[in-house]
Amino acid sequence: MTKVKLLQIGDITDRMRDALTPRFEIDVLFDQDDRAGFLRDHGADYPAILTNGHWGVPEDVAAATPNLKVVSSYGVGYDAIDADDYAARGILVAHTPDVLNDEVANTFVMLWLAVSRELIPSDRHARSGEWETGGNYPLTRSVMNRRVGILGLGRIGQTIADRCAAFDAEIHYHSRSPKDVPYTYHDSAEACAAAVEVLVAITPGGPSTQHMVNADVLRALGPDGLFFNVARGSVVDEEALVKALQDGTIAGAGLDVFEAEPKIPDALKDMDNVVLTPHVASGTHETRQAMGDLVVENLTQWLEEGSVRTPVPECRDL
Ligand code: A2R
Repeated sequence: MTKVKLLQIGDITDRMRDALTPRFEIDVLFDQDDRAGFLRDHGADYPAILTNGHWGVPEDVAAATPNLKVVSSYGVGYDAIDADDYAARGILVAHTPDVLNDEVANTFVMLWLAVSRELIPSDRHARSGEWETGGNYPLTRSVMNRRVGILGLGRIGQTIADRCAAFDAEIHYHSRSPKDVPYTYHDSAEACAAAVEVLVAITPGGPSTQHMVNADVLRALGPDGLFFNVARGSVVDEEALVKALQDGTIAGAGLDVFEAEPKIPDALKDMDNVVLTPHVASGTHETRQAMGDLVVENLTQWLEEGSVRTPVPECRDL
């Protein structure tokens, strides 16, 4: 059987490679010493691309692959892929929704508890011996009975709301349109921030949510407010966030994503009221395996049936 040529952008797991190699001939973009020459000479050979939410399909790759039929991306966010253009050209784009809802919601809970209960400084107090010499660690803030605002009440946002029930939270949210849910809707991020003590961003990235959380939103959240980002770095004006944390406009933050990741502003690294994680919200063995399996399933289904199991919304009618 002739194998189908697949262009791989970014890393994949051994399990994914093992599942794909019987049917696909995989070439790795980042293994090519002369990327421009490789794309010029071979770009037209690829009907299929496997990528991830971080790399998406870069412009030089998109321009060099005129015979593309399918893009299968590892991750739910696809702001680095021009899905509108691909949909208009009949090219299928698939992503990995739902299988990471629990893990991303759990990461928010982890960050929330860590910031509110001062896990990192408290751990430092315990392991440095300061407990013996300096006495007990100061009291911290409870996560119970808080007003929590969710920016983006989609699959993950709803899972976050479900988690918050365990902490007896009152849920507020902002999304493009109100949902049929027993929570309070706000028609702007600023109005949502003004109503809550804890604000979490879980919208997609891209132009429509660029800097949705800005200086005004942070001011509305207020001096006791905590902000969390498990969405995309682009959703937040990072400069405004640093300033708000420095001057006490808000009380603290938990951040898994950053505007220029993997670069993180030094100012954030110096703050005790901030907990930072390196974009690991979905990063468990179990969830990454489920995501990888879905990426493979989308490619295999495309090969066998010409369709994908989990197309992005723009490609659902193809
Ligand atoms: O379209 P709506 O009304 O359902 O709202 C969606 C909301 N959203 C926005 N809200 C306000 N302004 C916008 N410009 C805007 N664009 C989208 O974000 C919806 O409530 C939510 C997205 O939900 P899902 O499409 O179900 O995405 P999921 O699986 O929850 O993942 C969210 C994001 C990914 O795109 C990655 O960037 C990240 O989480 O991992």
